[in-house]
Amino acid sequence: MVKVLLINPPLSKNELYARGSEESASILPPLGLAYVAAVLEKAEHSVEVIDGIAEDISLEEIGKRTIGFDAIGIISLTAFALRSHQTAAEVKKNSDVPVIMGGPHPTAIPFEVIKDSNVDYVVVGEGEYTFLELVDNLMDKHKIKDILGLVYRDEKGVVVFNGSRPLLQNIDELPYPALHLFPMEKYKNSEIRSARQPALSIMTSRGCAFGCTFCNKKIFGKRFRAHSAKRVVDEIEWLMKEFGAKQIAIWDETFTLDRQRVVDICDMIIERGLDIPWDCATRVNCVDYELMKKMKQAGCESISYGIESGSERVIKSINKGFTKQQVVDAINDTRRVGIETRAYFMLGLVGETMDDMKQTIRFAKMIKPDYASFTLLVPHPGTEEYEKALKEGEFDDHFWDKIVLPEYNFLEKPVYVPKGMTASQLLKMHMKAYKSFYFSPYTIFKILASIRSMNDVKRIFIGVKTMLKAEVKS
Ligand code: B12
Ligand code: SF4
Repeated sequence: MVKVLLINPPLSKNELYARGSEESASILPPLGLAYVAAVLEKAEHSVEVIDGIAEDISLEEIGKRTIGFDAIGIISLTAFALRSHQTAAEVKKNSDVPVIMGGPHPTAIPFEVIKDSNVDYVVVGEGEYTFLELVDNLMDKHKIKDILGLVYRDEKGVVVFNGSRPLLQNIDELPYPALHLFPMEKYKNSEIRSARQPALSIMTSRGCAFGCTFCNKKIFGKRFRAHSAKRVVDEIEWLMKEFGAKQIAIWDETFTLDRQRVVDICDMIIERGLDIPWDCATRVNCVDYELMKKMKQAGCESISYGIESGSERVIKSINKGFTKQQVVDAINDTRRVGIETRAYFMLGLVGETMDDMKQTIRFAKMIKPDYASFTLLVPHPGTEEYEKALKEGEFDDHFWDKIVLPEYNFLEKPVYVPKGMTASQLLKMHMKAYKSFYFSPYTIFKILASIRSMNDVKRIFIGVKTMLKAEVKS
């Protein structure tokens, strides 16, 4: 039995929520670590977890808790890669335990990440079985060269990549995420999103066949692999019984890609009489009225759509693979069945002009979703937008070495500014997007008309406060 510690690096409230939106963000368990932990536990290793975000502790405190383990795994996203490396350094200050880094950032640029001498191994891609094999063979260095999905320095200090690990064929073989190891009492959903706590999350599929140029798909690849309907509904029931879930967030990027599977999931939720509201995200060209009627019956309250732009030209250039008309139809149909619509837009895409951004803002107001979010593009390594931004010549290709990105949209300094505009113009446009969407007479009326309880008043108050704070600082 090997003693393993898994760490979600700590992020301060300012880093996590950016500009005063502390009250409005969700803190939910990192499912990647939870799956890695579950597979280790199934193989009878001992696993502990520190969630530096939920526990709100310092690097130093984490360092003190890293003594006495045989292996330490750290998750890294580009947004907080700097903090993941600082965590690795803190671990090494306290003991000489092997440090293993995994997640979207190391998967995108493993050879950069392994340059950090505090990182001994990088797990590339789906991490459960690569990490398990590594842990099983930590004492037997000869076997390490056979572990697919691993990047490391050999005895001579030469960086070796053992080759990619084939993706899991049947994801139903995975155990449920090991949530019992996490500080479950500390998680909460955004109060703007839902007043029902606890809200817990579930990932019912992996992989996406579409090719949006800003999206990193190196972990789960292009092949859509889904849990069976039965497994999904069993897991929802488990979250309700074991952890008292009152709301479920389905984290799949395109939940409705396999229409029949969604119908089956909904039928099973209805048959079992599960009284649990849920929300999901999908693409506008993967829904239809009848399907959403069924979803509504089964408890679906809200659908998030990645729309990104209102400029037909930009929609094509980022390879979204749908038309503006499909957006209009999907939003209208979702509204007609009585499901809340959340629209996600991006500003400052590579090659975008001020006019494109104005079209996006106009489009957002025209389609009238219940919520709109406008995010400034961060060109992530491993994506086409990153390559395009590099070609323009002024983009800092190692931005993650210097900053921890604020999570949500109110960024103070854009990572990337499209050619032909200044950072201040981009930020002004960003603020304008929020102001003109949320302070339009239609939205104000709709928000006021939606008030049903004191909780609704509180949610609206938090939302407005967040936006005003953002404006004061910009
Ligand atoms: C849910 C989600 C969120 C939630 C996160 C909540 C949470 N507590 O985790 C919220 C909404 C907060 C969020 C925010 C953001 N997100 Co996000 N998010 C996702 C999403 C849809 C699912 C994450 C998930 O749970 N996946 C399921 C698990 C099983 O997968 P996983 O975490 O990748 O873990 C596997 C491997 O990576 C690996 N692994 C992971 N950790 C470790 C650790 C070790 C030690 C090992 C060995 C292996 C390992 O093994 C795991 C099992 O196979 C992913 C897309 C996706 N399909 O994964 C994007 C994704 C992770 N997000 C992304 C981005 C860009 C963001 C934001 C920057 C967006 C923004 N503009 O604000 C912010 C950054 C937030 C921050 N400060 O960290 C990118 C990350 C790209 C990158 N290079 O880092 C992704 C990959 C989307 C994409 N395709 O581009 N996100
Ligand atoms: S943004 Fe969504 S639809 Fe586009 S490639 Fe990524 S996961 Fe697929």
